[in-house]
Amino acid sequence: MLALINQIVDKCLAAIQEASSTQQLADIRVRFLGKSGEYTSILRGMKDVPPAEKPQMGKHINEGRERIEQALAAKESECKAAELAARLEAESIDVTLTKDLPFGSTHPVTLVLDQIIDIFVGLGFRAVEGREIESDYYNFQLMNIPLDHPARDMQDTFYVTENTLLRTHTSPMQAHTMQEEKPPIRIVVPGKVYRADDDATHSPVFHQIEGLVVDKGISLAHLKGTLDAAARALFSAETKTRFRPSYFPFTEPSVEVDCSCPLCGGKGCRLCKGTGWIEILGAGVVNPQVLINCGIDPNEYSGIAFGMGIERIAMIKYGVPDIRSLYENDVRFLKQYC
Ligand code: 2NL
Repeated sequence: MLALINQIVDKCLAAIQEASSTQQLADIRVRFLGKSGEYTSILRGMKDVPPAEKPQMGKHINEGRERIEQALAAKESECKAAELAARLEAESIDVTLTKDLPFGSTHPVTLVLDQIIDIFVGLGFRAVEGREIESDYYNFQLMNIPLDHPARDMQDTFYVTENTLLRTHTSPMQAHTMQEEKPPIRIVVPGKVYRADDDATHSPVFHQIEGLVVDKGISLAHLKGTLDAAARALFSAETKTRFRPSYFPFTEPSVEVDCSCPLCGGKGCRLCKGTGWIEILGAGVVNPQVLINCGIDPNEYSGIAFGMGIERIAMIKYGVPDIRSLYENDVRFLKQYC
């Protein structure tokens, strides 16, 4: 029986030596050590071994199994490493192979947004971003938007719950900033805003950038100077601005700001509908009630604020008549602007 054991062990070790894959090794394991494997079946012979020789024989069987296990383990790790190396080689990606692939480009909305941020950063503003889901409190109440204001209607605003909504402007972030920081505050807040509007010039999601300055002695004159400089940087050095009276609940006085038509220079054309002027943003002196709501004393400080739609600016700058073409992801359209 001893001879038989040695013979099977040798046969098994030889098979292991010749194996070249983990699959072959798994098969060898079953063939020799499985339930009805060649080596396992030796155990059945134990019943014929005289009791005195049984401990010796058992020891020999275990030692043989041990040698097989060790050989299997060693060969298994060898095969595993070789198989991994082969797989890595087969699946490797040639990162130099990009020369014939089309490159992406910056989206015109991102392009214009980045440009506007740069202009205001150059004027001493800091850019901050806020969350897109806000409470009714921050989006409307702090901004002095009355309960009966149409923007509050379910038709005009996307509500998440009764008291939370997709922000309709980036103003809630200015409110957070006023609550957390002491003046002087000089920030622009770029980001996505949401309104239930959908036609050639309105999208339910659009990008806005709002600006806020709060300090001692801030007036409408600062607003005029700042926005005039920004318009010239954005369109051309020849661009003029004009301020028309308007109304927003969060500013008093409020203005709408037009610039001389960047397409015709003010002579009148299709883009400015013959008027020579084009509306670019809304702005005003921060309503003292908004300062009070956000924990700032209006006797000590005053502020100016403005808000503009980025898609609208991009449409003016690039002469795009339909806002939806900005979102259709037609590369033939998009790559004209990068
Ligand atoms: C528009 C007009 C505007 C503001 C936004 C603002 C923010 C604070 C206080 C006061 Cl925290 N005002 N923002 C002011 C005037 C106009 O946006 O037509 N946006 C697209």
